[in-house]
Amino acid sequence: MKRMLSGIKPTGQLTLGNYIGALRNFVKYQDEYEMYVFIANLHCITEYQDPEDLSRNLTDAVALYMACGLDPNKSTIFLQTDVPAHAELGYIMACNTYLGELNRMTQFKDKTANGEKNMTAGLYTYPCLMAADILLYNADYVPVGEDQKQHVELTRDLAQRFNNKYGDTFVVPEPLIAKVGGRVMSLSDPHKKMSKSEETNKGCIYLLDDIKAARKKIMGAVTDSVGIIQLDKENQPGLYNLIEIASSLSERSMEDIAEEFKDQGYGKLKGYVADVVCAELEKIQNRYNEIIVSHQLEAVMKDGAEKASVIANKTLDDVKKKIGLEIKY
Ligand code: ATP
Ligand code: LTN
Repeated sequence: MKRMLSGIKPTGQLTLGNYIGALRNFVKYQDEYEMYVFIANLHCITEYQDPEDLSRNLTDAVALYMACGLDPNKSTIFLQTDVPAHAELGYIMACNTYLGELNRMTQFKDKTANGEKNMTAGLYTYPCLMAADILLYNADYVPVGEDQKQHVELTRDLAQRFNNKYGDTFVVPEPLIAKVGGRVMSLSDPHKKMSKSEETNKGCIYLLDDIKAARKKIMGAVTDSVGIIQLDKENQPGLYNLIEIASSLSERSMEDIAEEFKDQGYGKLKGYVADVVCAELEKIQNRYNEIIVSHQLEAVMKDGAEKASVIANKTLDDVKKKIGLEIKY
């Protein structure tokens, strides 16, 4: 069975973008692959987080993973810091990454270009930690949203470099990006990705949003003044995004949805998208509430950490031997 691994940062609430671009796909894959999903808490602290919020978000994240359909009997779900090998291999990866490679990462370049102040060294080197996250488990595939493709490609380069230098050690992973929904855009600015670190809340739907509030955000989504419902990503990105959201949550193609609403106006289409999204949110929220009161999270995380540690520690030991970090008695 091929192995798959992915992580999500528990910063703030999980969004519809996380769900469509990543989480929902993990659920689909868990029957066919050996699936490892972790909560990337070390990746959160590259920027300051209020300790209480961060800690609360960890519980929410696990419960939401499960509410979205991740089954701890099929997938290994764990917390990154429960497996210290991540930080250790992260450092080793940083020692095998060139500054030029990190300077080319678009996420970092965008933040620099936006004049972001007080950027930390952790933020700069985070692709090295992400490479370690993946390589520790010898994952064949990494299901992620479009924005993470470059980081998985760097991981491939680092794996190949290490294998060439020290002998075959790592599996070279491949990114897996959904054809529809790989990049869900903000409802208030369809040129930006829907993001939980967005300043205004209007463009972002959270999985735990009040259903009425979520509907309001969709009905108020920024579209255009063309007035025709068609699939024109370039000139009608807001409309395209709404249709893509509905398509990815239903079994319908984007063409089919555009065709049905062709003569019905933007309001009707938005109403349909809101129905599809709200039905999905309701389902997730009902399950979430059940999971929270069931007190099963601690056992799930303990079991996940144990299973993950066995694989991660074995890889780390091998790496340390190959590099020459261990004394041979
Ligand atoms: P931020 O919004 O603060 O940049 P993030 O949501 O991108 O954070 P993560 O929570 O780690 O960061 O992302 C988890 C997964 O969700 C990743 O695979 C990422 O590619 C995917 N993802 C995030 N936002 C979107 C989006 N708008 N559309 C599709 N996939 C997304
Ligand atoms: N960097 C990702 C989250 C992440 C991840 C990973 C995804 C951390 N480690 C390993 C896949 C595999 C993000 O910021 N969205």
